[in-house]
Amino acid sequence: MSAQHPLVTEQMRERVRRARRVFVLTGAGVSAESGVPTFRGGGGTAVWKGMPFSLISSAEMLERDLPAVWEWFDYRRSVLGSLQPNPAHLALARWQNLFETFTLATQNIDGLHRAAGSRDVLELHGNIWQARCAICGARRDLRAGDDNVRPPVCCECGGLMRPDVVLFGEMLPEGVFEHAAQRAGECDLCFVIGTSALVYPAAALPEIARRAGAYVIEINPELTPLSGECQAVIKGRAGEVLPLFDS
Ligand code: BV8
Ligand code: ZN
Repeated sequence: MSAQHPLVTEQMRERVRRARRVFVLTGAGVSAESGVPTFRGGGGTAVWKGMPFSLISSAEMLERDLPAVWEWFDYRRSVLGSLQPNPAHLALARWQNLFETFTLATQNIDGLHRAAGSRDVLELHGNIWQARCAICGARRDLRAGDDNVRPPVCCECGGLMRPDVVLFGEMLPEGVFEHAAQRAGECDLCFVIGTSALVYPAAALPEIARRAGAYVIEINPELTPLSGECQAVIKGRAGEVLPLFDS
């Protein structure tokens, strides 16, 4: 075990050493040290052309102005394009081989967990590098071709494609939340990393783990509505704290 660190107690290390079924939920904070802007607690603040995040990233806006939604996500892709996984993503990728079962569920659409080598990531809110046909559901990797037609047109049915992300007011991808909830309900150790825990149903996952008797550790420089529910709260930055658990 690496040297003692005031933020990570021996009791937490012991819990990690003895854990068999681990569940992790991440939010924008885990990508902050990669340079990805966080949302600062969900939808209120104006983020795009005077529109709050909860409007420009909503099903209502998709209906009203699909080109505007594409413009917003094209901008987000331009910000994300050059960003790399940080030590937090890399630590979680290493952890996937250390436990009997390891489940990584993320609210992030940036794809950085996958880029860090994490397999089977449950992308609760989709992936910004993918488009999905609004008619037949066919998907397309936006990094594959240099298709700058906006909105992209589906090769299968000629329908218009939309970003393959979950917008406010939309259901999560078929079965993904259910799978995450099942794993959260079976885990003995749950990490909640870099989320303000305000967006549902994702924020319900640590509560499911807690109610099932899991030991819940929150990693966040700030307290959140979940902090009181957790057995341990580490007030630190994920990229600095997660490597401290490396044996
Ligand atoms: C749905 C993709 C069924 C798009 C996103 C129950 C109660 C109230 C409201 C609802 C409810 N159930 C449903 C709702 C409505 C809504 C909702 O939750 N609204 C909130 C705002 C109250 N939920 C939905 O609409 C969901 N769908 O419920 O469908 C339905 C359908 C119709 C009607 C009813 C129900 C869909 C939600 C998904 C929306 N899409 N993203 C895009 O990205 O544009 S949500 C998006 O915002 C993210 O994915 C994420 O989920 C959320 C942002 O939160 P965080 O990731 O936590 O980021 P944030 O910036 O807030 O916080 C960062 C944290 O990191 C901070 O705490 C900070 O301190 C910390 N931090 C900073 N640096 C670091 C750090 N931590 C560690 N290390 C660091 N270095
Ligand atoms: Zn189609």
